[in-house]
Amino acid sequence: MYTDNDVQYVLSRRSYDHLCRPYRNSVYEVVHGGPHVAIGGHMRVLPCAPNDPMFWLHHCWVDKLIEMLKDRLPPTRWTYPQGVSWPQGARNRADPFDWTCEQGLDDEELEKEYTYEISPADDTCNTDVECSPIGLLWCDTSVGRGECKAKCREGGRCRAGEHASCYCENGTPRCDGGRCRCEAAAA
Ligand SMILES: [Cu+2]
Repeated sequence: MYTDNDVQYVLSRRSYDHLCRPYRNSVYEVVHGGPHVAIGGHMRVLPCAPNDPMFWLHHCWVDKLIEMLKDRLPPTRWTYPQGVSWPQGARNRADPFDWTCEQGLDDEELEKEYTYEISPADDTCNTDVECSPIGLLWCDTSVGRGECKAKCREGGRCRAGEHASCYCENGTPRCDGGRCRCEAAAA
């Protein structure tokens, strides 16, 4: 799954080329593969991954991340690189679609209108309840300003002592030794 470091890596790239090189096996591509493998099942197998609803959630995030980087850069740094070999050359067909790889980067050419809801992480917070009234997010104040983040289930990674970052359906959330666990209520 994506970590804060993965996100920072993407947002610190200097151009489209810098993010995507090498074109068949870039860090961006490899990191995006993590959720495919972690979720498993259909998500793990290229020809049928889109059959899993998680695919669309995951790829929406992949697209959003690249848009966030694009918004930070001048348009001159957001051009499809020339001299890339088949099948990802600028004028190669982006199979199975009817456009070329180069056209795939041009929102106007594709008439693609994406809009994204404001992410809870882009809002500041002071309390967990502000982030999620049903308790699925928590307010991480360790980063200077409060940032809403998803909680982890039992067994998930957490920072020692950040009990609020763990989610329990039953019991009291605890983060000890870097893992979330749910402490049974005393009998
Ligand atoms: Cu994918």
